[in-house]
Amino acid sequence: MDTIAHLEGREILSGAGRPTVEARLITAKGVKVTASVPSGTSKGKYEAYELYDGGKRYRGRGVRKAAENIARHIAPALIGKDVTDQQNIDRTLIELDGTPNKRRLGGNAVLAASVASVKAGAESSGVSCYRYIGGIGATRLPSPLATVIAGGKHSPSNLDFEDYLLILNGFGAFSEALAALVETRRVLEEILVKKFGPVPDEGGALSPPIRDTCEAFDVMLRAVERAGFAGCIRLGLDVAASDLYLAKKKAYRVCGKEMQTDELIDYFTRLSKAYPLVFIEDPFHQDDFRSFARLTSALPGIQIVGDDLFTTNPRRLKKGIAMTACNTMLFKVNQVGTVTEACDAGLMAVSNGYGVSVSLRSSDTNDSFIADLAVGIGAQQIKLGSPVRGERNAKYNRLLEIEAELDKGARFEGKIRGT
Ligand code: 2PG
Ligand code: MG
Repeated sequence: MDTIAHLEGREILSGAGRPTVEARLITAKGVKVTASVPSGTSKGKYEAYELYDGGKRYRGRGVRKAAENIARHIAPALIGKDVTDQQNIDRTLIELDGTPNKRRLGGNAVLAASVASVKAGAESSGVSCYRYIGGIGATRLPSPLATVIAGGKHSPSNLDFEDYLLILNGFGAFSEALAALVETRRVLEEILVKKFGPVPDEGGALSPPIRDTCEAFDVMLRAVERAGFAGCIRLGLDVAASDLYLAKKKAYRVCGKEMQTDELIDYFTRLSKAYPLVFIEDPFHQDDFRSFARLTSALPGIQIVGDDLFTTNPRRLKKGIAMTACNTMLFKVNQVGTVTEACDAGLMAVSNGYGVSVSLRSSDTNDSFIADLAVGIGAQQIKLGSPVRGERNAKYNRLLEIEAELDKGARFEGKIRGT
């Protein structure tokens, strides 16, 4: 048995230039690991609480307090524990914090300790992290989904929705799908630059000065065709509808109009008839389970995805399942704060016939843990953004490495749900 001997936290910067927490863990046998945690820009209100310092430094967004909580409160509770008993480690973290949303210690501090423990447990056991999580059955590489045009809160473009995604479908291997994604993203940039001149880039996704979703889809499909992948790449949307919701009017601001749920369902139905749209994330605001359920039954062939709706939280997912609110769950570990809770939600999703799409956050780090996690839990899909930035490519590259390590044992389901 190996035990946790030392644990501390540090403040580091994410790829978006924002402070975030890194944990360093050393075991009694001398295994040393680090784990850093991401953060979102358009966060769901039911996500685990991120503890920030306040004050002037980093505009209040420093994380020294969260980092200190790791050494001062978390380390004393975890030192001496079996590093491979993740359930016990995460239970201890949850009890130590004692609040429903990790407000006391900070979800950012708790998750850094939780992920560091998984990594150390794997290394101490002498197996790759994905195999440590999923055992010998962990052989499936997820299909990549990538935001190539950014709108909403993420972007200076005039587009209403947050993410315009390419959904890779019908490739023989993860590495082939990735090569097609890289080429299509490059052709898209060439087309947009020719039309508009230099186009701003938000976390790797392009932000052209267009306002209409159909225009975005048209140019994406042109890029797919020119890159030679017509028919193999479909389209997806992250509506991030909580950001478009006008609570007092019970309506959404879309296409310069105020739309009620019925109009929005019609709008998504028309889009799905006109385009090869196979994935719609957060089409309604985060408390509107009922409208999600209506869209899921109206568009049975399409992935209706809960991100802000579920916040990777087993309690919220349970409600969604009971109401058939979606058919896919977005899986972001930092939304719930421990690896065990996120895996519980993932398992519940799979047992109830939901798809699982692991996702990074818009402010992420070079930590590639979620690549291992996606293979470990057998997720069908992974949403990592455009493959043009370090924090994103850290995960893509790790998946390439896992694919090479699995060699002939690697499985890749070219066809994604909804196609
Ligand atoms: C999302 C993610 C990635 P954020 O909404 O799915 O696009 O964004 O990390 O800002 O929540
Ligand atoms: Mg989202």
